[in-house]
Amino acid sequence: MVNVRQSWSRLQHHAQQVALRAGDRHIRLAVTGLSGAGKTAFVTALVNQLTLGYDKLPLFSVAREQRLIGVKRVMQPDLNIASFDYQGGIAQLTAEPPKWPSSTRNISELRLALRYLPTKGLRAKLVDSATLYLDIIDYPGEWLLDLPMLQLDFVQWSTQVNAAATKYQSSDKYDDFINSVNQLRLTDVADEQVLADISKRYQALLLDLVHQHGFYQAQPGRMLLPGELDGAPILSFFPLMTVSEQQIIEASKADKNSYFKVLQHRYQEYVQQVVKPFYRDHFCHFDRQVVLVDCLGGLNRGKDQFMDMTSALEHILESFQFGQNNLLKRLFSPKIDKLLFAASKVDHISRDQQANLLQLLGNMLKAGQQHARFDGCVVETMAISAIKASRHGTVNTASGPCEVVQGRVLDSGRPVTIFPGEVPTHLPDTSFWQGQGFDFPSFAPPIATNQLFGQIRMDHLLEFILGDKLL
Ligand SMILES: Nc1nc2c(ncn2[C@@H]2O[C@H](COP(=O)(O)OP(=O)(O)OP(=O)(O)O)[C@@H](O)[C@H]2O)c(=O)[nH]1
Ligand SMILES: [Mg+2]
Repeated sequence: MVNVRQSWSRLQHHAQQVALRAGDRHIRLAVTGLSGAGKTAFVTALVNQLTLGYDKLPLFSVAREQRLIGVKRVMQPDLNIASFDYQGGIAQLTAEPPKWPSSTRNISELRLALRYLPTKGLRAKLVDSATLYLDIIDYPGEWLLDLPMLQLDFVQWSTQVNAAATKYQSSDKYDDFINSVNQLRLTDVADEQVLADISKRYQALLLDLVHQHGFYQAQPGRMLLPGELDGAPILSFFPLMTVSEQQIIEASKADKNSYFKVLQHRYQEYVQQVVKPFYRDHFCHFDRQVVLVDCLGGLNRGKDQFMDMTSALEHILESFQFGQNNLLKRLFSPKIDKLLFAASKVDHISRDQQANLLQLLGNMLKAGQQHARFDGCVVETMAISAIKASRHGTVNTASGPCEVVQGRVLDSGRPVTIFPGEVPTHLPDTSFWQGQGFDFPSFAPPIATNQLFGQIRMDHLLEFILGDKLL
């Protein structure tokens, strides 16, 4: 009898262990987007809402059903990734006057533990509560723009950059860079100082295109955000724009110490030591991905810049197309099974324009999806605001009621009530841009009355990203 009881309890214990292991105990959620898309604000808000306000997230079923017992920040798993500075972000947002969290330059992460009541499977029968560990990783979307470099050699890459020369020519740094490239005799023995000097000119060109002219794409991506690679020889290379095919043929016969061969080698090393490791060490371990898109900011910058943003999105999409022939799938085995493109900062526009914004994002992505195969990956789009900095209302005008937005001007903090204008559902034609263009507002952060910030559709987003893991 004793033996039967012992074996029964052992069996029960074993079943419990299996149930605990079988359930989803851990998920890695990556958040990306081009510079300024709203990644830091988003992660700060997500942690804020999950830890302090999950009872105010009605579309997040685990919260609505009152099965979420508690959420807290715990120690992050990776010791070699910077910690996401949540406290710093909150301190800025709650300062007087409040400030938006500072711009970030690198990958960072944090871990949350979500304790909840399970409803399904063995887990629900055997345990009173379960914990889902959620790792949130914030990384620059610009890093995904380097993906094509994995399948291009140095000459092919140079040709590709040169094909977009018109964009580069819009910067007055272009001539400076091109003149120095043209003075280089590619077969001569390379001088480190000369390479460093021309690379700096190329970097100045990229920075000018992005920061002064509002473009988004620049390769190599780390040249914009070099971090610990600043000044390292691995970033001391540049594309041979405007160099003729004949010159390349001659240069390829040169000695391994020649400018051409050294540049070629550095390009290969960048691909091997910077691009590949990001995919191998980080990207391949992400389970779910949010890509934030600041469509309104793109429209404000102008037609060429908006088109550049659309093209950047197409390239970002390539990292998630896991069809059989996908380059990444052949090199590594990515496991992202849910991908969300979210138009950010939707609190900048009136309620009646939010559907247009979603349609615009859908149309921006369409071009990139035409030949796409997202095998095993569910793709969704939404329009959200991580931190709501405005209030929506209606004013009566001579032509009837009009939807408006009330917020505070970014620089002065002065309260304003505005009609931010219509959001186009498609890219408008050239004449529209020549005529008026767009001028969507930027708001100062809300004045926090308590530590919890308002949001738009973050509960919907959480349900898509985590709902199935919390059953
Ligand atoms: N009104 C409003 N503004 C937002 C929201 N999210 C971001 N912003 C604005 O967008 C700016 C950039 O947001 P960040 O979160 O720093 O964007 P990021 O993608 O982390 O930018 P980098 O770190 O520079 O790559 C902020 O300083 C705010 O002005 C939002 O939900 N609502
Ligand atoms: Mg940031």
